[in-house]
Parts: sequence; structure tokens; C-alpha cells
Amino acid sequence: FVYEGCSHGSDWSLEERCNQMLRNMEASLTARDRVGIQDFVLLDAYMSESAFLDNLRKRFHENLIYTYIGTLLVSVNPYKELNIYNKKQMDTYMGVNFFELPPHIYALADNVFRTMLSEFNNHFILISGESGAGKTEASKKILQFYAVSCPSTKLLNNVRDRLLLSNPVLEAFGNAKTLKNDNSSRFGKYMDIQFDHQGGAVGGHILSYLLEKSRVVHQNHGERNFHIFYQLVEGGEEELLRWLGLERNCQNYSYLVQGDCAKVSSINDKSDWRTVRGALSVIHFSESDIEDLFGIIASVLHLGNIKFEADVRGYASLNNDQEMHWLLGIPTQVLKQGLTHRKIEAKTEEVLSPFSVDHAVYARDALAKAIYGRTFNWLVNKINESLVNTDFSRKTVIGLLDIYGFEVFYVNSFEQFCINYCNEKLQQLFIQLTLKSEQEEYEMEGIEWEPVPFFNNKIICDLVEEKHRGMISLLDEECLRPGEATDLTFLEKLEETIGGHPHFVTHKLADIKTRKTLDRGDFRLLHYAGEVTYCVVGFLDKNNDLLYRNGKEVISHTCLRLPTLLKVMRQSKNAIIKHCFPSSEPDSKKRPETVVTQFKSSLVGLTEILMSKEPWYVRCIKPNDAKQPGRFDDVLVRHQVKYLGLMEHLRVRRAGFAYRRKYEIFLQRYKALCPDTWPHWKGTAAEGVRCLIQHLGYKPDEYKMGRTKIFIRHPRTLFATEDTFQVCKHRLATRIQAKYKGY
Ligand code: AOV
Ligand code: MG
Repeated sequence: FVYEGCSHGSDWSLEERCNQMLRNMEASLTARDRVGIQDFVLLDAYMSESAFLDNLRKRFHENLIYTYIGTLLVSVNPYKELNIYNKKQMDTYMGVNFFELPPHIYALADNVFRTMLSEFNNHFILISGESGAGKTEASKKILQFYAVSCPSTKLLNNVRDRLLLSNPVLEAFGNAKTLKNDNSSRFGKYMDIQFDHQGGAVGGHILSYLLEKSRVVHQNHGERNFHIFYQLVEGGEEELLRWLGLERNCQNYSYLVQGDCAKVSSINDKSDWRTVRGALSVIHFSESDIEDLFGIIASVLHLGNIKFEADVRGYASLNNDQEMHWLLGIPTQVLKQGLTHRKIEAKTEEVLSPFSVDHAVYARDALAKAIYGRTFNWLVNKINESLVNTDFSRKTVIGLLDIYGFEVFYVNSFEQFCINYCNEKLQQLFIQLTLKSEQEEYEMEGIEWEPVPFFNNKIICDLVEEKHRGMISLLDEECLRPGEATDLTFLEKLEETIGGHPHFVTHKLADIKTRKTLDRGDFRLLHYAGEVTYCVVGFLDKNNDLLYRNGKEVISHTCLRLPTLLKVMRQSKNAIIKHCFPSSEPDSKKRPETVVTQFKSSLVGLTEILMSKEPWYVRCIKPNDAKQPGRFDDVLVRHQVKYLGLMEHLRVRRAGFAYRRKYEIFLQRYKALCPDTWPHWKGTAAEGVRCLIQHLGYKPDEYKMGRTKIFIRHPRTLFATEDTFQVCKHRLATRIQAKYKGY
């Protein structure tokens, strides 16, 4: 099973396929030196990280970016277009056994799909890797494969198009250029693709996770705001721009120029605009939805340009010359007042309390973030409405998880803390499902096993999320101490409570623990994927997300509550804004959950969704930091191989068993292959399976019988059985047809 370049069609006979395999094997033995091997499980020096790296490098330089570890797919970002994602390739991979062709993301997609159909259960594909490693591209390739290759009817074509087109829309609103990736996902995405029993894609559902809203009002040098702003300004039709009061020049908008890189060579905002505009129409967005949507995007840009100046008393005022007539469908005066004052409800009357300039700027930015964040959620819901399938016949799903990757910048803030925490959780899930449960299963099933040690990042997850003592609890506690708490008191609290933790470092302890000094306002976490230094400034504020707050307490000058603005929003004529700021919104009395706590709960929910499905993995690797093709940075890749746990995974795979099936399921599927088990087996399922595999001629080292399952060492054994089964099924069908001909 070591071969490259096999390109047969799935309609070949078994014999033809075997011959092709043999030819491939011969060819691969000579090619092996050049192109490496396609499954790490077959690597002779499988314990050696250097051998692992050599193989990956060899293949990378031959444009072979995919390599297996059993059924796990390792993918190295080529940073260039490869001619391997076309219809012809899809056809090649459709319906062909996993190991019969060179590794490909299509092979994985196809294998998941066929397993789902034959076992009629739910699956998910976990795509992980650091920022820029190729997760989003991988998830798009998988979706395209299903959209193009699955059986479809005219009716289903609509769903299929909407599934595909939801991608450019969500990317436009949720992705942005960062220093790590020109198309970096700034939200987490989990997408269920629903299939009917024949394998037709009949619907979908998207869950989104914590959008990085702060980007709307601030971008670091070399970064951009969300793509959609630039697309609208660059690509929007003249008439539309005129109507929105926009000029075709990004430089004119202060929310677009802070990173000083509105133009990016790898991005074509104009053509992306056309794609997004076209997609919106296909996904059931009415003309008025679209008008409202771009009204909001334009309004955010206009908001960003509003300047405040101090009046004679030192309070914020707006220059009257500033054009504001179009903004959000709200009367100008009302909005102006909302941005510069807040109403304080005294016993019998409402008193207007003016803002300082700082407060007004804060209010403006908070409003822009809230509008954008809520509009994004509206967008996801709207897309979901168009993907919903009302037919309640039996459906199975394949879930695709594409989340923001681990990231380390020069300055890291609350957003990176959340993103990296999320990556810790996914790594924990991976460990649980592969290294931990796999080994525990051998033990449970009574199979002899030499344990493979691995680093369990649970210790870091606990550090962040443990009740009462974890960082999230401590942060929330500080957010509850109005008037007293600041970012720095939060830091002190961290030092007091978790200062001794091996994965936490503050400036007091930095020299001792890591010999690298830290600034006073910084703390460092030793994540599974490396060290990250976080600047604590803004943690409290961002965690509070204060537009929603009300009440009497004043926390600090930045921690301002803006209930007045909420009321202002309710007067909007824009239907989306009206929907996003409902009058029934919970107000002052009840304290809403903080951002990080909401995020934590949503990740718990995600884990539950995933745990109920069969897992598959794509581990993405970034070959260099320069986003360039042909460069394979050994140090960088070695680090990723290490922290992704690939060596440990390989060891477990290599020593273990690729497949396991409950005796009942295995017997049910294959009993027709043995006269003793067909049509009914009278004894226990385990005895039946033993009888069946003896009849099939399984060699003793190929399998093990556990307490409830059969374990099969190599996929080829199962594939051979499956092939025999298919032939048998075909023969049976032909015989039945012949017998009933003429009836
Ligand atoms: P990410 O999703 O893992 O990062 P992307 O999938 O956006 O990373 O990939 C980053 C860039 O690498 C893409 O825009 C492509 O230019 C290139 N790339 C990735 N995979 C391929 C491929 N298979 N073929 C060709 N080019 C590719 V982040 O979203 O930042 O964590 O938050
Ligand atoms: Mg991404």
C-alpha cells in the first residue's frame, strides 16, 4: 500500500484495481527516496522526529502537501495554487478506498462521507493548526468536494449553492488581514452539513463563536479591518456609494487606515465585492435586507469619522458641519445626543449628563463594535434560515470545525487570550479523543498495551477555566468590583492566586521562571503551543462589553455604561438594527454574563456537540512565517510537529489498531461472507465474528479480539473485507434480479 500517482476510476473491476495497485507499489518503491512515504505509519524510523521532518520536507518540495498518519491527515500550507482541486481530482477520489490513492483532503472527505452513509451516524472533521496554517482553505475544499460530488437533484442544487456561497459572505464579514494571515478568520465556525439517506446534501447549520469585534475600531500596524469594508468602498457601485454617502477612497475613513495597509497585494477587494454581492442574492437576502446591511456597514464607517471637541465647559460636542443624515436611520439630533450624553434616571425625572471627549470617543467606538457584532450574528442567522431543511426525514450530518488558530503577536490582548484558550480546548479534545481514550480503550478491552506518554494540556485548560481559582473566574470577579478594580488589580489578583502555577508567569517571577523579563502590566502563559505574553490593558473593559450595562456604579473612566445609546438604537428605521436592538432586551437589573464566560459556555456546548459524533482530523502546518511558497523552515515545522502531538499520535497509531468495530456491527455487515454466519448466527456476536474472520483468513497478527470489539491493525484488512462484501452484494442483487425477471 505504498504507492504514488494511482489514478484509476472507481468503476474499475477488482482485478484491474489490484493490478494498478501493484504497478503503483513498484513505482513508489523507486519514487520513495524522492517523494517520501505517504503514511507516517509506514516510516521505518517512526520514533525519530528528524525522520518525520525529512519525510514532510521531501514531500513538501515535491508539492505533495498531504501525508497520513493512519486516517489523520497532515497538511502543509503550500502558499501557492496547486492543480489538485479540480473536478477531475474529485471524481478520482470519489468512492475509492482511503489508502488506494495518494493522500488528499478529498480522500478524507470521501472516507468520512462513505462511513457516514454505511453506518448511518454523525461525524465531524476537526481542522486545527496555528494561524495561517491552512484550516479555512481545508474546510472550503471539503465543502466543495461534498457540494460537487454528492448525489444531487435540482431541488438539492439550491441548498448546495447556498452552502457554498455562505463561505464568501461569512469570510467578508468575519475575516481580516492580520500579520499572520491575509485572510485570517476572526470568528470560530462550526458548520453542520446535513445529508439524506442517499447522501444528498439537504441542508446545513452554522454556529459562530466570539467575533473579534475590537477590530472594527482598531487595527494594529500592518493589519486591516474586516474585508467587507474595503470591498464596499473599492467595489461598491457608484450609485450605491452615492446613496450611502461614501467616497471611493479607503484613506478617507479612520476605521480603515489605522493599520496603514488598506491595499493588500494578495486581495482583490473589487472582485471579492462582486462575489459577495452575487452570493447574498442567492442566499435569500432580499433587496431591502441588502440595503439595510450596507447601510450599517457605511454607518460604521461614518461613525468612525465623527470627531468630538471640547466645548467651553470641557464636555464633548459634535461639530455641526459633520454630515450625519444617513446614519442608521436614526434622527440626527437623537444620535448626536446619545453619543455625547447619558440619561440618568433620578426619582422623578431624567437628567442628561454630558460626556467628556474621551467618554464620547469611547461611546462611539463601543457603539460601532456593538452594531457590527450584532449585525454579524444576524447575518449568521439569516444564512441559517436559508440552509434550514424542513423535511424531517432521517438525516445524518458531517460537522466541519474551522476556528481561529493559535496566534502570538508582538502585543497580545484579551482577544488573543480567548483565541488561544479556545485552541487549548481543542487540543484537549484531540488528546481526549485520540491519545487518552484510545489508550484507555485498549485497557478497557483487555488488550495488551505499552502506554505512550504524552503532554496533557489539561493543566493549562484548568489554569484558565477552573471554578473560583481559574483566570476566567478571577477576571469576572474583578469585573464585579465597580469603582475599585482595574486591569492592574486583576493582574495582582492573578499573581496572588496562581502566581505559583508552572504555566503562569508575571513580571515578579519572570526572571526566575523563564529568565525573560516582563513589563509590569504583562503576564505570560506557557501554552501547549508556546509562550505568549499578554498585556493586561483592556481586559476588564473588553470582558464587560459595556454597551449592555446599566446601573449606578461608575467603574473607571473607560468602563462606561451606555444604556442611553441602546435606547437610541431602538429608534432606528433600519430593519436589521431594529432586530438587533430589540426593546425587550434585558436591562439594568440583571447582570449579563461576561464575554469570556459566554465564550467558555459556548465552547462547552461545542465540545458536547463534537463528542456525540465520530471524529476525523486534519492537522495543518505552516511551513514558514513569510507566507511564501517553497520555503520549509525546519525549526518552525519541528515546533508544530511537537506541539500538535503528531509523534505521539504516530506512536499510538503504529503500535495500535487502525480500526475497531463493535462485534454486533461487524457481524451484521459482513455475515453474508461466511456460510456459517449467514443468514442468522445463533451464538454470541464475538463468536460469530471469530468464525467469520477465520473463514476470511485473517492472520493472527492482523487483529485482536477485545471484550466488546474487534480491533484490526491495518486498514487494508478491512478494505479487503469490504471489497469482498461489495462483490457479494452485487452478485446477490444480480441473482435476485434474474430470479424475479418477468414477475
Ligand atoms: P488558517 O485558516 O489556518 O489561519 P488559511 O486557511 O486562511 O489559514 O490559509 C492562509 C493562506 O494560505 C490562504 O489564504 C492561502 O493563500 C494559503 N493556503 C492555505 N492552504 C492552501 C492550499 N491548500 N493551497 C494553496 N494555498 C493555501 V487563521 O484563520 O489566521 O487561524 O485565524
Ligand atoms: Mg481561518
